[in-house]
Amino acid sequence: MTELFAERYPEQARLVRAALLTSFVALGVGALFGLLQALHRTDVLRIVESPTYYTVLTGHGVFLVVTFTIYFLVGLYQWAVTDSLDRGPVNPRITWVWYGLMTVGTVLTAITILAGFLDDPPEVLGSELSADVLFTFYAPLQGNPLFYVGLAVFVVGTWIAGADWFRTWWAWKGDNPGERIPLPTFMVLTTMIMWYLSSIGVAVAILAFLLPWSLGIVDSVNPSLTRTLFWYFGHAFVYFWLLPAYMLWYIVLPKLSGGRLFSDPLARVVFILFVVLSTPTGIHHQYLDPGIAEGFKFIVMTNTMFLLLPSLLTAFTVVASMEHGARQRGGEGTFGWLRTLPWRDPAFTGMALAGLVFAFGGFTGIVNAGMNINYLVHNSVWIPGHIHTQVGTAVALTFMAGGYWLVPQLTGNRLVGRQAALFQVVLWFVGIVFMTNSMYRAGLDGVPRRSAEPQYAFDYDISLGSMAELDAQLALGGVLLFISTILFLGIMALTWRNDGTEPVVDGRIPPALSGPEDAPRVIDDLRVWTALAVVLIVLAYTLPLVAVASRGGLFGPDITPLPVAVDYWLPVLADLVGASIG
Ligand code: HAS
Ligand code: CU
Repeated sequence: MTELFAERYPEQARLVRAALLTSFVALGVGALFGLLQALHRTDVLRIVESPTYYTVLTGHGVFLVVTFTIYFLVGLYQWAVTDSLDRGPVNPRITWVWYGLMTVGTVLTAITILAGFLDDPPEVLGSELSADVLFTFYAPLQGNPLFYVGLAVFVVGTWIAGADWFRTWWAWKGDNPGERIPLPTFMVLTTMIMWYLSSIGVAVAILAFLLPWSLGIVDSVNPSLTRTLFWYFGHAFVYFWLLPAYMLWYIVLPKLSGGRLFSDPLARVVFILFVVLSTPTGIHHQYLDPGIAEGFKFIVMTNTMFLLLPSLLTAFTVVASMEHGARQRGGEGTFGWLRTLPWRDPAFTGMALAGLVFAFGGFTGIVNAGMNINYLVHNSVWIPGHIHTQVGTAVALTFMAGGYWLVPQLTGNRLVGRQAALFQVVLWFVGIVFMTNSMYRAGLDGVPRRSAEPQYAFDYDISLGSMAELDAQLALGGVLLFISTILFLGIMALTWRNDGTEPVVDGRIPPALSGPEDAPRVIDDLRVWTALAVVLIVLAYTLPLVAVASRGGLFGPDITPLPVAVDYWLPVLADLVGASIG
């Protein structure tokens, strides 16, 4: 039997290819918007007017953290389920239904965002066609109803995708009674349980409040309530980006290192901890929000600190697997084994560098999570620093590296330009170091995030450096990241077209050193972990939600919707800048 996924499962390979292609197109558009922002913010080059900066920023956020990441996720997970269960879906047509729904949702949302570039956007469904609401779309910012409809349809698509994977697993279970769930499928199912539990929050925020409000069916909403519902979902959302990257680190990275996964049971524990703890932590994004008692914030901080555990376990297991691989290849010494790792392989080096950056980004996450230190960094450009090390590198660079490994197996073509690919991942690493170094340092001094106009006098010195130097690093980092993205997309396009040259990739995943039989059976009982997660969510959220809703009313006081982000952010920025300069 051939080992090539595309030959074993041609229909599935087609879907995975379509998902990755959509993901990469979104990456290209999102990266272009990112470049525009970096150059605008630093005043190096201004192509759009400052109010349009928020259209660009919304597109950058949505196309990258929703479209790029989630299309990659569904592609990877479709591959993982099919490959590890060695069977296709029960009804392949359903697969195209959820893919179609996600795509309809994406197109609607993209149209509303891009319409923000028009001088005179048309009226649709009673309001101007635009949605400069940023990727968090908090009230009182208001977008066109189509924006919310698109998001809702997209989320429903992901729900059906999850149901599809569960169905495949049930069919497999019927044929293989008593067998342990293969690890990749276990990762898919646990991620989706987390996603179901958390995305209910954003679905309620959209369908019960924001959409009726933008349609004019209700006059106002309670901004605290919709924010709290958003963040009920929002922290688990960041792990929805992270867990597919973790899958690649656990499944593919040990193999690329020349060895085997150190412990399958530990990997399962990690994914279970994410199911249990991801949602009851969301309020750590609201430490500065009024209307939520400090005691609840403290509980959430405690949960968040426990939530470090799965990532620390991951650091241990993944590095141990890499070391095992290196020693198999003849590596010796306490650190000498690092040299024998396959650094010339772009898939390996991309993932390893992503892990390295993630270690630093994880530490900044710990800073964010401290209730007291959060006051220092909240709403400052430190937060985009954190975002770009985490989703912007740990996840994005892992996905690109994963693409170098997966796409040849999906297309049957050899990877074109291995040297260029190696250069590409290193260039990303260098770019992100410049960019986030600038963001973290400037943020500590109170330079605001989400602002088109954070210009300080050129020779203005903040305590951690001069603005000129920090801006130069930010702009340079942005340019390098953009070049790296274009290079990645070019290599992918050439590989896609390189028909007929057999890939040299070996798609088999070797068994773990400590296999699933070393884990107690209860680990695979997903009902237990789901129930535990529900209990924690009820404990963490019932009282805060009741308090927020009863204080502001379900539909809130009469608030005036704001059409563009700038109206909302300017007063916030004025406060921040005033506080740090004055
Ligand atoms: Fe975060 C804000 C806390 C992880 C994304 N976060 C954000 C926002 C985003 C985001 C997008 O508590 C901004 C939202 C907005 O627009 O307002 N975050 C955390 C904590 C973690 C964390 C405690 N965040 C992530 C991940 C993200 C992400 C992952 C995306 C993928 N974050 C916060 C808080 C805020 C926040 C507050 C609100 C801030 C505010 O005030 O607005 C933890 O999960 C981090 C744990 C990670 C570690 C690192 C372990 C190290 C590993 C490396 C292994 C090494 C390898 C390679 C494999 C402890 C696993 C070795 C290589 C060799 C060569 C040997
Ligand atoms: Cu969070």
